[in-house]
This record gives sequence, structure tokens and C-alpha cells, in this order.
Amino acid sequence: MARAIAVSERVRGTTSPNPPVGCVILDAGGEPVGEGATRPPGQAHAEVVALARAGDRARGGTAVVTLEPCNHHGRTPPCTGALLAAGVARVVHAVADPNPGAAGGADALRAAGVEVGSGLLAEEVERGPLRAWLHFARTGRPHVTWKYAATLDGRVAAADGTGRWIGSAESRAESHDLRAKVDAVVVGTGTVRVDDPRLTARPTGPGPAPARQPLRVVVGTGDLPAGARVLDDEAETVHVRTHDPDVVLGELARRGVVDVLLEGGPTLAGAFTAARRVDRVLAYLVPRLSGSGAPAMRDTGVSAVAGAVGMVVEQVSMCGPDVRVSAVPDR
Ligand code: AOF
Ligand code: ZN
Repeated sequence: MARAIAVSERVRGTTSPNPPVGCVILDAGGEPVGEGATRPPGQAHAEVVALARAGDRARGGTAVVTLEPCNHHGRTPPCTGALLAAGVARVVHAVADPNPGAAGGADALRAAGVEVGSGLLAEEVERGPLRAWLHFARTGRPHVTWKYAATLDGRVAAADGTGRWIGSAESRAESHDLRAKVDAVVVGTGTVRVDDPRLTARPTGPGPAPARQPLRVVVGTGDLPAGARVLDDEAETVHVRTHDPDVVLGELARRGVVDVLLEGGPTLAGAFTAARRVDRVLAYLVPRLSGSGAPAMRDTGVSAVAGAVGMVVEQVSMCGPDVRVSAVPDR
């Protein structure tokens, strides 16, 4: 299952509105003989890709898959049918499919005599590759990660407004990897006016440039300055003229966006927090002290400590010299 998760990580950002699923086929003796991940919408699911690689060696073997195999004719035929046709004896999945249309795969496989196990590394899958899609399937809303870099005293810019990227080179490189894995990057019109970001994924590591760019989304009623870099032709850009996070998320859901990276600025982050539409916070705390300039977030409507939004820290780790904190709402 750890291998299936790793395989699925490689297709993150390319499958929406479908989930990025990973699958490993073991032969009857337990040796891995094929692996695969979900192809873009309308193309093969993970199981079908992995079964094609395994060929005859799948017979009597085990399929290990991060999501319960689908049991429906959607854009593609059911994976349950493909698994049965290949003669797989056992299926182990991490999490059940919450999509009512596709669910029921485990029961259908059992009814056909296949041994089915579930829950293996379920928490890793729910927090990792399928987090955004599971949230989308359960709520109908895209999953929002608010990401920012701030000094230890919580400032994202100095008093003169400079704050283009306050984090270390390591955090900056990671932010490009993050953009390459999401469907959309969202900022406010204020950020476009002040920072003029490109909002594209520009990973620095070895390997090819990203095959696709996230949708660039600018939120706010103000106009975009002519010549703003988000208006270049490196990626698609939409301007949603509202201050209401639910209007933004509704528009993004309509476009098949599942996984959203909210990159700022402080006013937009405050609006999403006030509306309880931040599903995860990813903070890079930079070992510097500023003492002046913009805070990471404003205008949440919270006026007393007792009213602050409760969070649970999932993980604390280092990114170069910066401290990386991942936290989710306490609800
Ligand atoms: C799987 N393996 O790799 C994926 C699954 O329209 P379709 O045919 O592509 O079906 C999409 C639904 O299938 C999707 O909403 C989810 O419930 C499931 N996705 N299932 O067995 C996969 N991506
Ligand atoms: Zn399927």
C-alpha cells in the first residue's frame, strides 16, 4: 500500500475531478508484477493500468489499491469487472469510495468470490493523496489549503510592503512543487497589484518541466492592472469578481477543480477563515523578526481569543531553515 500511495503521488494534479488513485498488483506468490495510477478523466483507472502491466501474472494474485475499486460505468467501465476478468483472488483497499454512483465495489467483489480487505494505511491515504478528493466527494466543495510564509512574529511583508517571498530557498522551491500538484492557485486582487506574481509552477529539481499548470484564480471586485503577469499566456487565469469564498468555490467546483492552494494575501485568507473555508493551513515560519508590516491574516471577524478558530497541528517539520507547520480545523 505504501508503494500504491507513492505511485499515486506522481499523478496528483492531473486527474481532477477524479481522485488520484494508486494500485499495485501482486502475483499469487506475493511478488509485485504491475503498478499504475489514475489517468486523466475519461482514461483508464489505476487498477486497469496496473492490470495491463501485470498481464497473466495477475491471475490468483492480489490487487492493492488506495481507493475501493469502482463498481459503475462512468466515463470508463467498472474496475470490479476488470479485476474479475483478470482472475484476481484478493483485493485490499485503503478507503471506501464515498461517491454513491461508484461505491459498492467491495460488496460486488465479495459476492463474486474475491477476498476483500480494507483500511490498510487508511489514515495515510486520507491525509495524503486522497485528502482533497475525499473532501470534495463528501462536501461538494473543493479542498482549500492556505499556504503562507511569515517571520516568527507572523509578518508576511515588511512595512514598506516588500514581501514577495519571505521564506528560504528551500521553502520557495517547495511552493513550486505544491503548485504543480494542485488544480488551482488562488490570490486576491491586492496581491496581484502589490506583488505581481506569475502563479505558475516552476519546479527547480531535475526532471522535465510540469506537463500542466494550475488554473490561476484572482478574487476580488477590483480590476487587474493591465500588464499583470497573471495575464500572460503561461497558464489559464480566471478573475472571480466577488469577496464571497463560497462563490469562488462554487465557480471552481463547476470547473472541475478539487484541490486549491490559497496563496494570499491577508485579506483573502481572513475572508476564507471567517467563512470556515480553510481546510488546512500550511505555514512556513521563517527565523527572522520583522516587528512591522502586514500580518499573515486580517479581517476574520474574530475579536477575542475565545472566538479564535481552533486548529489541530498534524505535523511539524523543517524545510531548510524554516519550520513547516501543517494544521487542520478542530471540528
Ligand atoms: C477506481 N480507480 O483510479 C479511480 C476511481 O467517470 P469514471 O469512470 O472515470 O469514474 C469516476 C469515479 O470513479 C470517481 O468519482 C471515483 O468514485 C472513482 N474513481 N475508482 O476504482 C481509480 N480514479
Ligand atoms: Zn475504477
